[in-house]
Parts: sequence; structure tokens; C-alpha cells
Amino acid sequence: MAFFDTVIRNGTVVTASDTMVCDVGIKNGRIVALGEHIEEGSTEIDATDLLVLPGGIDSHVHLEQPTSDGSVMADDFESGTRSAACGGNTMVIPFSLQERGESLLNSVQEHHDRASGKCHIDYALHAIITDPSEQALVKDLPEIVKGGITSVKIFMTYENMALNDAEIFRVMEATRHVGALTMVHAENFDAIRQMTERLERAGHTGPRGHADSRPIVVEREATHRAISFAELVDVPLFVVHVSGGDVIEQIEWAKRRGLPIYAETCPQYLTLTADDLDSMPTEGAKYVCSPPPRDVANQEACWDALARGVFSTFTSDHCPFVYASDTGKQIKGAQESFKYVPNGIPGVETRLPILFSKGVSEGRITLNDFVALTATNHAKIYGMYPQKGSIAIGSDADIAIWDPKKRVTLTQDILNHNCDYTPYEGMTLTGYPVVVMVRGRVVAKDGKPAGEPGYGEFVSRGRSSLVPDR
Ligand code: DUC
Ligand code: ZN
Ligand code: ZN
Repeated sequence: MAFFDTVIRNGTVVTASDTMVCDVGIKNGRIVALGEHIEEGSTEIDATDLLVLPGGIDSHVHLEQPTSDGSVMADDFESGTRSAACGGNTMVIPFSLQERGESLLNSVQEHHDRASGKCHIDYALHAIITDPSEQALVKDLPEIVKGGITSVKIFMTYENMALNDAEIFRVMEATRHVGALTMVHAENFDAIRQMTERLERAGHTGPRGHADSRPIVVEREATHRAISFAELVDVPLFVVHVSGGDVIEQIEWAKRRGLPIYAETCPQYLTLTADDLDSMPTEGAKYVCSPPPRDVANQEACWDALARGVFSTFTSDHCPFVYASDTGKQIKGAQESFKYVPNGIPGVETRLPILFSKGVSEGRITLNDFVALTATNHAKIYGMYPQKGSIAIGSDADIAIWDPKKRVTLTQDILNHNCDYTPYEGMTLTGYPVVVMVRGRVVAKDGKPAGEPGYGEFVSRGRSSLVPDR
């Protein structure tokens, strides 16, 4: 009987730091050998001329998340993780949203129930706190951290979600106390409200108004404020979905001061612009996300920051709503005001191919940077390293084999999400994942699902590498 369950032979293995041609031996779901001419496996995969990378970890996705306006997310944990697998991911970290008035513990339990038995790939959860009551911060938060949810997102915008300054302060004190990582959606709620009213009064109610109502200054101001609170409370802070140059300046300003401030960006900020929201007649609603895509200069600023290592991770912010549906993006956007269009776009399946093609194939970032930005840094920052995020002896065999020459044109037809469109329709890319395995089992092949719902397991996470052990 063969010693290894699977051997991936003769591929170019890439980690965040090294690149080597070797064989990978897998047994009982873990990587147990890296070497030349290793023994036979029960299954042999020839990876000659292919890249063998750690499977993507997408640490910013929204699946089956409740909304307060009647809109319904297109993907649940089954379809979202299926789509993620087909795009080269082996793990996702969706958000567990606490609704105002709801117990934090209950919200987490509900999301566990939604995910359990449904996922094609492994998953963890972040908590969103919208109601920072004494009960939530003092009683429930320590419990959920013990349960392996060691990161908390807060919002500085949205009705029923935005925290005021005192609440932000209190959440940071609580995360400091329990050793959790604070993530922030930084946009100034009051400023957006005023800008929205002004645009509506002037009759600018189409989707483009979404971008015009939240120019980058509202993101820059909120980012600076969040950084200042993190400094006061003495906690690390992770700024999610950074959209352009002014915000990057704030992140770098903080880093220069020695503050533990970290950030991510997403494909929409590299490839879309606010002009896409002008698409006629109301197709612009397909690009409504927050923060909104900016302009070409801000795209360049994001690329430059990615290449210079300012961003720690690259995520999708997959937050899908069907376009042609009463509970999706189109109707409300067309008939009333942009302010009713649910915020968010699909992207869990296209994140990696877009960064690979436009980043690696076009020479903007190295392959090792790609691995760090899409897998290894996620595992470290969200407390799962080295179990996840690397190709190393003892790590889970979470692997994506890429054909770096494969040409693919992104179209809605080839994708596996439950959304009815992709914002990247018609984009031609070079490089695509051809085999994706989670703990040694193939979950996607040639962009199509090859696993089954329920195989993916919950990963209980430890302390973030960014959070000091006090
Ligand atoms: N923030 C997110 O992180 N995702 C979608 C919408 C939003 O505002
Ligand atoms: Zn957000
Ligand atoms: Zn998001």
C-alpha cells in the first residue's frame, strides 16, 4: 500500500518566502513530506509546469447575513463556499452579525447554525458588534473568544449599525481585555447622511449618487478617528476595505508613528471606478459597495500600496445581492434613491484570479507577495498559523494548484455563486486555479465544484499575531 494518500509531483511550490520545485506528500489531510522523488501516493497529481500554492483564505466575506431593510444576500454558506472553492480558496471567514437588541451569543449561535453542515471548504467567523451592551462586552465577548472567534468588526456608518465614539472606545477596551483583534469599517455616518440628503434634494438619485455621497474624505476622516481611538486605548486596529490614496496615507502615517495599524484592500478598488456606477439605465447598482470604487489615480495608489507592503491582506468583501430581484439591487435602486440599494458586490470566486493576473502575471507583485496577501497573512493575523496558510510539514493540506498560463474570460456563466451577475463580466485573465484541495481532499477542479457541502469544518481560531499577549 502506498505510504502517502496523495502526492503532488514536480510542481513549483510557492510560500510567502520561498519558491522551489519539489513533491508534496499528503497523509491524513496534512502535509507530511516535501522533497525530491518522494515515494508513491495512492493518488498522484502531476503538477509539472504548474504552481502549487497555499489555498486562498478569504478573511472578509458575507454569507447569509441578516439585513434590516428586507434585502437578501444571494449566497448562503453552501453556495458561497462552493464559489470560493472554485476560485482557489480553501477557507473563508464570514461575519456573524449581531443585530441591535440581539444578544451577541445568540447571533454567533445563529451563524454557527447557518454554516454547520453546509460548507464546501473550512470556515471561521468574525463577530460584528452593533450593540455594545454591558452584557455583550463583559459577558458574551469572552465566551465567543473562548469559542474561537477572536476578531470583532465594528461599523462607523449605517443606520442601526454605526457605533458612536464612546461605543467605539468601549468596544476597543473590551477587545483589549480579551485579546481579540478589532476590525473597523471606517466611514463617517453623519457626513454620508448629509451628503445623501443634499444629492436627493438636487435630484441626483441614481446609483452614481452612492459614490458621490461618500467621497474618500468621509473614509479618511473616520479612519483617522479610529486610529486615534486605537492609540488612546492601546490596541492594534485592522482597517478593512481601504479604497484609495487618502486612506492609505492615514495608514502609513500611523505606521510611521509606530502604531499597530493594519489594513486590507479588495479587487473592486483595483479594477472598478465610480464611473461604473453611472452605467445605464440602472445597471450602476451592480457596482454599489461601500466604500465605493474611486478613480484611476486611487486604483494606482492601491496597487502601489500593495506592492510596497502597506496592505497586510487582500480580501474580496464578497457581499452578494441579486440584481434582478425585489430583494436585491435593481428595483429599489431604479425607482427610488441610491440609498436603498443594498451595499455589496460578489467577488469571492474572482478575487484570486484577478490579483494573480493583474498583479503577478502583469508584474506588479511577486508570487511570494501573492501568497502572503491571499493566504499566509490571513492565517497569521486571524490566529490560524501554521495550521492554515502555508505549505509546510504539519500544515493542513489546503492547496491550490494553479496553471499560470491558463486564459479565462470572467463571465457570469462560468461562476458558481448564486448571484445573477459579476461586476467583472468580460475581464480576461491569465492564470487560474485548476485543482483545489482542503485537508487533502479535492473540492474544486477546473473552476467547477468537486466536493460536497458539509465537508468544510469550523476552525476555532487563536490569538491574532497582531495582538500582544499581555
Ligand atoms: N461593508 C462591508 O464590509 N461589506 C459590505 C458592505 C459594507 O458596508
Ligand atoms: Zn464594511
Ligand atoms: Zn464586508
